[in-house]
Amino acid sequence: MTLALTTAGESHGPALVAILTGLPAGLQLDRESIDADLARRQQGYGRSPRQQLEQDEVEVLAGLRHGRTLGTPLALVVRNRDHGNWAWGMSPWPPEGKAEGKGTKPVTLPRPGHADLAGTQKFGLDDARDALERASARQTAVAVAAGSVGKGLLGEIGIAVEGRVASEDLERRIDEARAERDTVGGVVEVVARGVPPGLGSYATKDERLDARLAAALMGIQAVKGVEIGAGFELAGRRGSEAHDEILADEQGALYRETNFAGGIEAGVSNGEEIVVRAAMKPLPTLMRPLRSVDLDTGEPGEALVERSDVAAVEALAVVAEAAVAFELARAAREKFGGDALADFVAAHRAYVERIRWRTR
Ligand code: EPS
Repeated sequence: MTLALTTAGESHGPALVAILTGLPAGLQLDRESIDADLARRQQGYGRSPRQQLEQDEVEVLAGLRHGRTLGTPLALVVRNRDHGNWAWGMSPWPPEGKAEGKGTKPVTLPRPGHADLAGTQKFGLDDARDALERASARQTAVAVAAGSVGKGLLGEIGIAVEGRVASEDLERRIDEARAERDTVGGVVEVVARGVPPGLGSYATKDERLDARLAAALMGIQAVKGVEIGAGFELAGRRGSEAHDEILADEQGALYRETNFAGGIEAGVSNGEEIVVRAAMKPLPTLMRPLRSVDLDTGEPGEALVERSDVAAVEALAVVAEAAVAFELARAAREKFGGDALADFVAAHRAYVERIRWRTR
């Protein structure tokens, strides 16, 4: 039983779409709590005026009846309200007569750090907008909706996932950057509580939970670094200060006093909290643009300037939470299976009883 996610959609296209397969039947989905996560993603200090235009809401087009999943593909849609302001054709372009709306002028001055240059080269495009529209972090809206469904499934077996900003002094850095027409990045942390030992596997590299979480986080726009538990700091410590000693309480339940491993040993969850961090680079759209080259003329120039965020670190905390939740839900589906939600929950219960594990 594999949980899988496919998304589609451009930043200013009609809508963002997600299809989730591998959910059990009988999971109650609450649109309001998905919308609450979508709203969390839109908030945060340093976001662009785009977020005042959009009020993201999820629509469920398939896989749900009377509020419960059917065990069939679940189709989610988040519409782009800003779409109406943009020149956008699904038929040959330009249409007869004058094309109206934003985005009619081709983007030929690629922004360092964005998909503009790589996208035009890779896909043979004349207009970098054909690349950047998909590469934009706008796509994370529907990924958050999918992550919210993942959190719902995890909640059924007592797992809670929470993201937060770990960088200090972010607001001051954002204010300073905005004044200098610059951008900033930062660090976010996601903690998953209630994860039983045994999710993921050391059997193959693709099954390792740490590798999977790192890939899920690296798959988010602007993420340049990931660490698990004490991460990079462990490289400088002695073994005696780097591993979490195994202890037993009076009832014989095993526990650790420390969690340098971030809840994962040998690619397998160990029953402690899972702690992961992601580092976000500063966003590449600068109001004081960096040097670039016009791909049409070969002449030096300044990179594209358009509406953007000064920072999206608070948004990343929500997006990273969703990515971790979805990956943990996938790992939980692999371990506990079940076509019906009740089977999934029962398999989890039987397993934690067998290993006599309990949340602390
Ligand atoms: C985003 C919407 C976009 C950007 C941002 C993410 O809106 P617009 O480009 O219309 O202002 O603000 O995109 C990027 C950071 C990016 O990498 O392109 C959103 O809804 O998250």
